[in-house]
Amino acid sequence: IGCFFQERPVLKNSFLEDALLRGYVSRHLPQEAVISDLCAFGGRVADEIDVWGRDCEVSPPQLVQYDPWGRRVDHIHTSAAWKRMKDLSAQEGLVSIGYERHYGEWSRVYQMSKLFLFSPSSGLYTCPLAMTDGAAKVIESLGISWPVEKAFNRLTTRKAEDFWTSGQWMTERQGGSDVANGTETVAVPQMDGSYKLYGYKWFTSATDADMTLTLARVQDASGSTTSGSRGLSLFYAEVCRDESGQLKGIEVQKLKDKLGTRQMPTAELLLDGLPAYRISVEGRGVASIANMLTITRIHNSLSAAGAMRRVVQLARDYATRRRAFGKLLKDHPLHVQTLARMEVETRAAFLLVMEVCRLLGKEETGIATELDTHLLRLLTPVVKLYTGKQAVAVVSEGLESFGGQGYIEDTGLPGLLRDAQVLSIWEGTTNVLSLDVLRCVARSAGMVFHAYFSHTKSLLAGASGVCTLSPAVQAVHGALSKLELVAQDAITKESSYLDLAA
Ligand code: MFK
Ligand code: FAD
Repeated sequence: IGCFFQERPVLKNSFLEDALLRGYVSRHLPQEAVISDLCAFGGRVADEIDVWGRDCEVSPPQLVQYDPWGRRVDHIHTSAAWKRMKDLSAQEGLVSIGYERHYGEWSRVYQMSKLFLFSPSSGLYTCPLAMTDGAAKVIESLGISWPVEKAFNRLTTRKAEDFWTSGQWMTERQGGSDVANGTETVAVPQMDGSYKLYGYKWFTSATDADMTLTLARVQDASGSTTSGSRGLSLFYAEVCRDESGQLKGIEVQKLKDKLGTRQMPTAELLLDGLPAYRISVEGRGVASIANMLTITRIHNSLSAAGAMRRVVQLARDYATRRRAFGKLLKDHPLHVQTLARMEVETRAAFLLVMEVCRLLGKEETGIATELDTHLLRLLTPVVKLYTGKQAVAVVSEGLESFGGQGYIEDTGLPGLLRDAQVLSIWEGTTNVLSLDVLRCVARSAGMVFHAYFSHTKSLLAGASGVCTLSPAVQAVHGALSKLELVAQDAITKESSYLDLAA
């Protein structure tokens, strides 16, 4: 068997190891409490949580549909590690920090920095957390009152025993992108003002959630519904059981067999009289759930940057332990160049995501300028679509830097690649998000472009104030100025953009 055994890459405290994250937080949020919390959490992720994340992967959820006597039970059994992730998420404030707002406009940056450390070790628990955060945001924006006040408090609590997670049930068989035309679920009004939902939800992730937000078409007295986007309303439903232990109004048809994200259940659900409350104005379902999409898309981008950061961290560590051709990998210039390229991608992704989080924080604390609001709207789909693709490329390159070991399942590395692949699919595919960019350009009559170019121009002008612009930067600046003319043209000739969008 020989006597050589390769040392494994070691996961260290991801906060202490990440100079960019530390620098970013120290510059914007220099409070001692924040820095020491992130430092302690980075240590906890490496020493304790990472093993749980691995347990979630090796003990995936299982569905038991019937009890031994043939009664329908629809139990989704999850691992002990998955359950621990839920308690930890509440206690560490992974959602609540964003709503406590102890750090004003920087609260989102604090919350997302913590999630950035957590994400690659979370066993995909970041998925329910993203939807939970998104649901809280929708409720907050629609008004925290009955029947969702209790839910809001539970979604944003730090008490593990009270903490709820939320689902986001949008996709049906006919349409995941085209929800407006693909949704068949109907909402039948009840005498007490509530509704019962009937339909089939084709993808529902983290289906062990306590509640959900979902879309359906309200039936009128004659049993008809309105088609298209204007027929969709937004509903709140609790996932609970009746006295006999059966799920109220839901049958779990199956758990999906997925390429990745195996740590968490993704189910097909038959809604068969699910009790629900309408929380949007009738026909404003898509517009009302858009706040959830904004939040989950930002979480998605953060997970993408987090996956890149993790693989680079491990690859760098491995380069100090693995020898080839008589020297450590870190002493091979070509290998270092590969690592450096991955590092640059990771840093760029991190900074772009954090910029969006910064804008979100400003918007939520009421200090965003009009320009900030336009930028947030524009950059959210851009950062999601870009980092989703980037994560697959960087994580794939990262696996290669471990040679054959990057392909071996129980190193934990292949899971990173499998889980990265979903980031460009769910929460809006790349093409659909590209169209969303076009939508926001058109709806704002080009103002988002204007915001973007004035922001970029002021950054470049700032740069030119302190140093001589390189020819490359000057070329970009020149190109942007020309594009700005196009953007301004779009603002003055609004109709041309609307035509383009149509
Ligand atoms: C680890 C990280 C975790 C992530 C968690 C993942 C777990 C969950 C996984 C999921 O995948 S959940 C399902 C996600 N589904 C999607 O993302 C759907 C993708 N499809 C789209 O985004 C379509 O563009 C959309 C469904 C929104 C199109 O709908 P419509 O009704 O055809 O769009 P329309 O008519 O243009 O817009 C209706 C209204 O919504 C308009 O408002 P107004 O009526 O007031 O003008 C739009 O402006 C508004 N709207 C649409 N998209 C918006 C938006 N507003 C703000 N932001 C947006 N992105
Ligand atoms: P389609 O809409 O059929 O798209 C197929 C292809 O066509 C894509 O490449 C798309 O980019 C392209 N396309 C579509 N429209 C256009 C267009 N107008 N122009 C150009 N190209 C276009 N959904 C939920 O609601 N809740 C969940 O919890 C959830 N969890 C998920 C978990 C996993 C692991 C996965 C993989 C998916 C999950 N989804 C969930 C579903 C996901 O949001 C959808 O799969 C996604 O939005 C795409 O929808 P679709 O599958 O219907 O694909």
